[in-house]
Amino acid sequence: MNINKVIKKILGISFGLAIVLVGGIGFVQAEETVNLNIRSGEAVIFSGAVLFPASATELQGQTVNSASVLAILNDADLGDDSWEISDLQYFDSFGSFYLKCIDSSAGNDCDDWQYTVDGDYPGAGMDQTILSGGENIYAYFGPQNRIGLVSGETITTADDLVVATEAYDYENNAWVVREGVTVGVTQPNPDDPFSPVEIRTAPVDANGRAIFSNIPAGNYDVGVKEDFYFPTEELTVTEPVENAGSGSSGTTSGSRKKTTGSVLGVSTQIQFDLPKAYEFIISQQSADGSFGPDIYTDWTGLALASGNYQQATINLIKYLTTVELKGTMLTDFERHAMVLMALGLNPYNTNGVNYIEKILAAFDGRQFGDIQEDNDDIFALLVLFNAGYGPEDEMIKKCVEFVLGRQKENGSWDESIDMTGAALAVLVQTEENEAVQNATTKAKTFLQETQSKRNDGSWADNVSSTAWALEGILALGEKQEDWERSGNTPVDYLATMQDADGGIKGENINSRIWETAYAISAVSGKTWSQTMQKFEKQEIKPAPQTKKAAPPPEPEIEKEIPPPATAEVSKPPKSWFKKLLENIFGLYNN
Ligand SMILES: [Ca+2]
Ligand SMILES: [Ca+2]
Repeated sequence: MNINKVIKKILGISFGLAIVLVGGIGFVQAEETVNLNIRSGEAVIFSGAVLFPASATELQGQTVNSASVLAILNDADLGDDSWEISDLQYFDSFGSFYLKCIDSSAGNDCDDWQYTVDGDYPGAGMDQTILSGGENIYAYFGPQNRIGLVSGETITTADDLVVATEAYDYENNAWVVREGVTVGVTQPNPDDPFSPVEIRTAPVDANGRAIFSNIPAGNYDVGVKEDFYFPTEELTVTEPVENAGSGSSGTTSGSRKKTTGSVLGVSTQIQFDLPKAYEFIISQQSADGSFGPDIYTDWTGLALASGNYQQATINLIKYLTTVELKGTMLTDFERHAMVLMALGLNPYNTNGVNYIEKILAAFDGRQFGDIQEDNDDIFALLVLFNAGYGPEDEMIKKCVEFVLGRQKENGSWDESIDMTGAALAVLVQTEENEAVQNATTKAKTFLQETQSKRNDGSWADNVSSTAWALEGILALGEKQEDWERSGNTPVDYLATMQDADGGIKGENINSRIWETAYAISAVSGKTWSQTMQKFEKQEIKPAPQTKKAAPPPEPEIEKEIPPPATAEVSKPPKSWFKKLLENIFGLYNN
């Protein structure tokens, strides 16, 4: 036993004595306690009565209600040296605490703490949930529910899909059958990334299972409707593979493995492995939630937001809502606003910074930023179109005119494939007039003419250019398959550039992260604008700003959903993202 453990043990004993003493007095004066249990897997970290209300009311300079769950938890921590709240974070912008980590004999468990009060999951953060005494509080580490694809993550159209739903029994550390929910097989909804399109739904049976037949070939996300499809499991459905070889057997069990390389002399296409690419970027996430310097973090965050990865997303949100952007250039603000909006964070106020105001301040009456450059205009438009501005706004009209005027005779912007792809992403959102249509046609022709003569599907034999060209193609509403050359699509090219670890091949790790992020955004099938959420226009007031005075951001996430007719009867469904924020920050508590 090392010396630290010995000291901890001794301290533990003395603290133990102290709490017995305090507890004893407490019982005489006021008999109110709450029961607290804390569990991480098999380990019961704490189990016992805690005096109510707690004594601690001040944490990290913030006043915490001493009758709140957080105050009780903190008091229990102070009185027991065998475990501690090792990371508790206050989010200025949310006005709430987030219990990130508890360190105990079970290890340092972070980012997945749940809690219940008398068996119910409160819809608010621990510091916002107020007790009256006598309650049973349970805090545990790990997910509340889970689903499993019993039939495997890849099936053929001839196979049944079997999905099992389970709930965590935190009192017994066991997974139990979850009843009364509906399983959905979904695909992303380009108009609203938080309400996926339901391809099939089925209620679970008494064994918590839902069974589906005849699912068309394609890629899907499978989740529970009542959980707003978060989290989900990825499902691939393929056509059954004919046994082309000996022909001896008529039984096909269907190939569950993706065919790569050469099978039976027939060359098959290597496919871009999107889940593996996400896995790669997530593996590169720093402990602070970032992906390195701002420019890498922003682009990688945009790619991450096109997927459905809770833990990595929470870590990144935490980073973006606590660490200030270092860049001071217009393009820094634009790029940063894009990642914030993709994650549902308000570009008008995150960390007390109004990025839209900073972008608008760079407008000179005709264009944004540098008069010699159009990339800062193209990205300004991309951001503003998702921030409540439309083609009818005078400033937008002027800027579109400027961007149109910058198109080269050959249809490109800046003789650049990349920038032409980005410009297309903007043009499709502007007013449909003759000038815009002509510019769009010319830009498309430029992309057609510059696609590599090697017929590998690429542009410039280069991942970034191919990915940005794809952004333009997606914006045009075309499929990457429409851009096949000698059997190779742009995504086929990206697949050849993918390494075994899921990332784009290369020597320099930052370039690999960056290029993988570009590739993910393009292969996800969602344009940048579709990945970014829409925010309502806010008045820019020239009022003096101090960081402290900044009000918590309006939750802008679900503007499309109308308010319920009556407060009591039917609440609008919550997106997974809203639910996530609610769970960790206690937001939307009304
Ligand atoms: Ca402790
Ligand atoms: Ca400019």
